[in-house]
Amino acid sequence: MQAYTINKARLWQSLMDMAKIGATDKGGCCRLALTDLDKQARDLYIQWAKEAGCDIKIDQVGNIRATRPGTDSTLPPVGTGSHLDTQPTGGKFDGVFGVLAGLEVIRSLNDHQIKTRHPIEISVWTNEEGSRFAPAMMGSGVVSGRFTLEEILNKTDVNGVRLGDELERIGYAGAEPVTGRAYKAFFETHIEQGPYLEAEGKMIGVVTGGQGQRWYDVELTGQESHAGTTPMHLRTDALTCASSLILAVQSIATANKPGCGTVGYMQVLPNSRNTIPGKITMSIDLRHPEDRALTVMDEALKAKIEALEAETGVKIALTPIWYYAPIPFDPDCIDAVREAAKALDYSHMDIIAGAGHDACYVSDFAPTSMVFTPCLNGISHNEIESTTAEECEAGCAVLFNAMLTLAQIEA
Ligand code: HGY
Ligand code: MN
Ligand code: MN
Ligand code: MN
Repeated sequence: MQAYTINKARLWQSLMDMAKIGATDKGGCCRLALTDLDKQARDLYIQWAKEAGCDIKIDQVGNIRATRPGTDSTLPPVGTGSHLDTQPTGGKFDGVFGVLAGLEVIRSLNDHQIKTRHPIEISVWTNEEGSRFAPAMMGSGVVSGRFTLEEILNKTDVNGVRLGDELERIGYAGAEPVTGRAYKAFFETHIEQGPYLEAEGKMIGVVTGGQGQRWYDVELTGQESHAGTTPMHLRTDALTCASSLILAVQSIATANKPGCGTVGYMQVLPNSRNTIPGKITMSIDLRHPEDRALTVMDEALKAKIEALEAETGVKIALTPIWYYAPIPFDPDCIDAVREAAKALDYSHMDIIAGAGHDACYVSDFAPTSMVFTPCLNGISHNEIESTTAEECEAGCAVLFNAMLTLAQIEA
């Protein structure tokens, strides 16, 4: 297989230029979904994609589709892409590397003057992070039919701001239908966001699938009362109960290796130093590569909540808000990534995605896989998230060649 190169310096420069939008003083990026900064990043990406000769379409949930025509426009595109929105303390690479690696593929096709039979399409998916508007992977989830357009447009953030209104406000409430999308194949390039490639000394992760997730909202209701006059045995303290639940989430995950359990969001009311907390709202995020184990974790969580209610008198309302079972990717797409890594002589290993990715939902309707590259100390969702130009070049070159094997170069 002939291995085509990409332009490392140009890819790295585009990452650094995009990182200026929402740059934080610790070297990260904060571009929460559908904020003005997300808009700025989207606008810059569209400008670059148009300069590279792409046709741009925006769909009803704000997904951006940049398409380089093929010689046979009746054929479904070979696609790639990822997301531009970030966590509040996001890094420079999560999501945006996959979008700009796709742009570099287009730019490199132009450099090599390659014509492909299938169109090449780069997607930017709306609200992959699920931080401002929960759950995650909304743009790809609507297109794959996991969510309805209406339920997603009506989601609100903690301030009651409606997602659909934000789409209108930033000018990304597109006309393109969210249904009927098709790809010959789809690949997402992403930093691993975990420690395994670096620990094994591998440059490329050949992603064979994604682990499953269960997200919950939890509301704990105790009784506010005076911190100085209420004897300890007469308290119904929602926060001490929540702390037992948080430790239970941790022990449920460690009892079901390699499962993960996280409480990342919490509100304490009335949040006053000398009033016993009466109401807690918090999140729970459970993950596991096997669905059976994810069910065991779910059942253990519910049993613990029952026990805590009986023990403390605190009322605990658990609301499941999101679930998807572990997702296997497409064998031919997995092979295309592995063969491209071999042709480019990059060390590689198979790996399961620990994070959720838009590719997981695209695999509902198209043959899909992912290309992972290492990140320093496996740290992500953190402003210090870091990788190198060489690692980005490797991921993008593997993406380029994997896509070409599917897109059929016109002789
Ligand atoms: O939560 C995740 O796995 C992804 O970063 N949205
Ligand atoms: Mn991501
Ligand atoms: Mn992320
Ligand atoms: Mn993603």
